[in-house]
Amino acid sequence: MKVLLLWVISIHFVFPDILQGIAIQDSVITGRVLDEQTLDPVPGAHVYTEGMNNGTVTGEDGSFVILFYHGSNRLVFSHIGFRNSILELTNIEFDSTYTVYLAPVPIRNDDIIITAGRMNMRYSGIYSDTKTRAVEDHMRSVPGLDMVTRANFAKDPVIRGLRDSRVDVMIDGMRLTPACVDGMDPATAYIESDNLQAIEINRGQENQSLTSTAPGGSVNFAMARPLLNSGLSGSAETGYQAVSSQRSAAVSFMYGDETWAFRLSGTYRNAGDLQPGNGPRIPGSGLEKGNVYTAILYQPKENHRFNLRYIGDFAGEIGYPMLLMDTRRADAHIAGLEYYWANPTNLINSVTTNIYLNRVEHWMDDYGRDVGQRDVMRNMYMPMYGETTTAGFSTEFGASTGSHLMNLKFEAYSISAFADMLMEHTDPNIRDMYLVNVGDVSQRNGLMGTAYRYFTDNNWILGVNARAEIGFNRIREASAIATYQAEYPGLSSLEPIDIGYSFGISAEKRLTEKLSASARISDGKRLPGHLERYGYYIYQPLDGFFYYGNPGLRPERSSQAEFFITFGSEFSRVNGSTSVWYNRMENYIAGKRMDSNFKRYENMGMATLTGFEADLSVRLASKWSSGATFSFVYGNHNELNEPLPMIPPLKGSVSIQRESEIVSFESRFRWAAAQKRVAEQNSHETRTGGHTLWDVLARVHLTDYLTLQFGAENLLNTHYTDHLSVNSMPGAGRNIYGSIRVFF
Ligand SMILES: [Cu+2]
Repeated sequence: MKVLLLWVISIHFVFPDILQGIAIQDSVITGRVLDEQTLDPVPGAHVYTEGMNNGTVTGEDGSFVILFYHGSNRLVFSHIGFRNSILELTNIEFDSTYTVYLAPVPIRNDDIIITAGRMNMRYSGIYSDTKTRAVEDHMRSVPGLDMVTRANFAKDPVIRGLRDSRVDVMIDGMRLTPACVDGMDPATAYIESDNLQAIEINRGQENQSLTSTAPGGSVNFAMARPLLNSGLSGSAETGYQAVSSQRSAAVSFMYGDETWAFRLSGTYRNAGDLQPGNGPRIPGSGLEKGNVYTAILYQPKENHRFNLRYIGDFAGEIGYPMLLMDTRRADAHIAGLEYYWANPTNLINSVTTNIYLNRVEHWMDDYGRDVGQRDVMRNMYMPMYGETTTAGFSTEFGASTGSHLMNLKFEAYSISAFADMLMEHTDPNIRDMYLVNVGDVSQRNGLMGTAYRYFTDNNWILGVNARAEIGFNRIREASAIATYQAEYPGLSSLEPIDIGYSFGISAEKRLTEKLSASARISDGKRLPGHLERYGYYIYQPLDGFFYYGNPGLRPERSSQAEFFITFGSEFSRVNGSTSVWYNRMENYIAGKRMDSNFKRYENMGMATLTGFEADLSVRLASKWSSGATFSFVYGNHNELNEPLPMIPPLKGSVSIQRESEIVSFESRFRWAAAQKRVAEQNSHETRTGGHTLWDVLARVHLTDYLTLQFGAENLLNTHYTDHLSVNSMPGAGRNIYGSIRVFF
C-alpha cells in the first residue's frame, strides 16, 4: 500500500502531464465570468459541475476556481438576473483561464446580495428584496458584523469589535466623510435599500479591498446599475412598521437601449417614536428623510462604458433621544463618474477608473430639549454645524494569465472638514460662546495596492497583497491652530506627514471535494483619522466624555492572523464556514482620561482582540432549509489591563425557512449573551443582559407584478438592550410590518 502511494505521488510530480492527459487526476479550472453586454465582472455567480454536486461562487472580480472531476464535462454558470450558461469541457487546456459570458435578463427579483470576503452569505430570501427596510436590517445577517445604535436610525458598522476610523465604509467604491462630530451620520445614513445591488463586507485587514489599510476591514455599498437593452421598467413599494409607526415609499424607473441606460429612484420615510419591548414609547425618537438616486450608463463601444451616478439624501428632523441633541437637517450630495475599459490588452482584463466628489452638511441642536435638567452642559443650548467635502480618484487594473490573477490600484483622495458650535446660556446676561470643533482640517492621501493570486495544480490558492499609503495633514483655522499650539507646546509641527501600509499573505487548500482550509496573516499601520488628530471638544456619547484630538498621534499598528474553514457549497445539503482570528494592536489609539469630563486621544500601548465566527446551513428538504450563525469577540486593552469598551457579546441566530416561487416564510431566533466584560476605569460602560428575540417573516409573490411582505420581529415583545446601543437605548419591541411591491 505504501509503495503504491509513493508510486502515485512520484508519478504525480514527475509526469503531471500524463496524469492530466488521461484525466485520472482531478484538476483545477480557473476563469472569469463577465456580463455579456457590459463586459463587467459578475461577482456572486454560481459555478458547478453538472451532476457532481460540486460548486463555487465567483469573487468580486468575477474570477472562479473549481475542482474539475473525471466523469463530468459540463460546467454550469448561473446568477440571478442572467441566463444560465454551460461550458463544455471536451478538450481541456489546463493552463488557460476560461472566460464565460452571461446574458442578462431584465431583473424583476432584484435581491440585495451580501458578500463577506469571497463568500456569498446565505441570506434570507425574505428580506433580501424588501426595499423599504433600512440598510442595516440587511447587514445584520453577517456574523462578525455588528452595529452601533445611537437612535432608531443610521447604525454604524462594527467589524470584529472595531469601528470608526478602523473600518472603511464606502459607497460604490467612493469614500465619504461623516460631517457630524457626534457620529449621527455614518455612511448608512445616506444609503437606501432601493438603490442597493450588493453589500460587500471584508472582515479583517487581509482582504479583497485593494486600497484599504483599515485593520477592521471594509464595507462597500454597491449601487444598483442601469441595464442596457432592458427597455422601460420600474417598481414601487410602500411599507409600514408598527414599532415606530414608520411609513415609507420607494419608486424607481429604469430604461435601457443598446448604448444608453438610466435609473432614477426615490425613497421617503417618516417615523414616529420607537416602542421598545414591554415599555412606553421613547419620546423624540422619530425621523423624516428623503433620498434620490440616479445613474446614467453610456456604452459607446462594446468594451468602453461610462457610469455617472448621483445620490442626494435630505434628512429633516431626526431624533437622538440618547444623545444631547437632535439632527435638525442633514444634506448629502454624492456624485461620481466611473469609466470601465474591458480587455485593453491580452494580459489586462479591465481598467476601472473612478472620479468622485461628495459633500455633507449637518445641522444639529438641542432647542427641543430641557437643558435645565441635564447633567452635562446644564442651562446651555449648543447648536452645532458640520460639513465635509471628500474628493477622490482611483484607477484599478485587473490582469490574468493562466492560473495567475493580479490586481493593481492607485487611489488619491482628500477630505476637508469643518465643524463649529455656539453655546447659548439660558440666562441672557451670560454671553454666548463660540467654539470651533474641527478647524478647517484636511487630509490628502495617496494609496497604492496590489493583490496577486496563484491557483496551483494541486489545489492550493496562494495570495499576496500589499498596500502603501501616504497622508498629508492640514489645519488652517487660526483659533484651532492657536488652541493646539497651546495644548501641545512640544510638537514641532501640527501638520505631520503619515505613512501607512499593510501586507498580507494567504494560503488556501482544497482538502477534499467538500472541505477547504485557509490561513492568512497580515501586518499594517493605519493613519489617524481627522477627528483623532484635530477634533476639539467633541462629545463622544459612547462613553460620555468630551474628546480632544492629538496632532502628535502616531499610526496604529495591527498584526492579524486568521484560520478559515469552509465546507460544502450552496449546492450541497450541508454547508458552512468558520473562522478563528487574532488581532494584536500596538500604539492603539484611544481617549486617555484627563479628568471626569475630558479625554485626549493618545497612542495607548497594546490592545488585543480575538474571536471567531461560524455559519451553518442545512437543506432539510427541497424547499426547506435551516441555518445558524455564531460570533464572538474578546477584546482587551493590555496597557490598562481592562476590557476594550463596546465589544459585542457572544451572539448568534437560528432559523428555519421555506422558500418557493410563491410563498416563502421564515422563523428565526436572534440571541445575544450578556456582556459583563466592560471598561470601567477609562470609560463609563454599562453591562447588558442577554436576550433572545423571535421573528416570523413571510413573502408572497402574488403575481409576476405584485409581491407582499409581512411579518413580526420580536414577536414576544421582549424588552432588551443591545450592548452596542449608546447609553443603553432599549431595542425595538414587537414590530409588525408589511410592505407591498409592484413591478411595471
Ligand atoms: Cu450631529
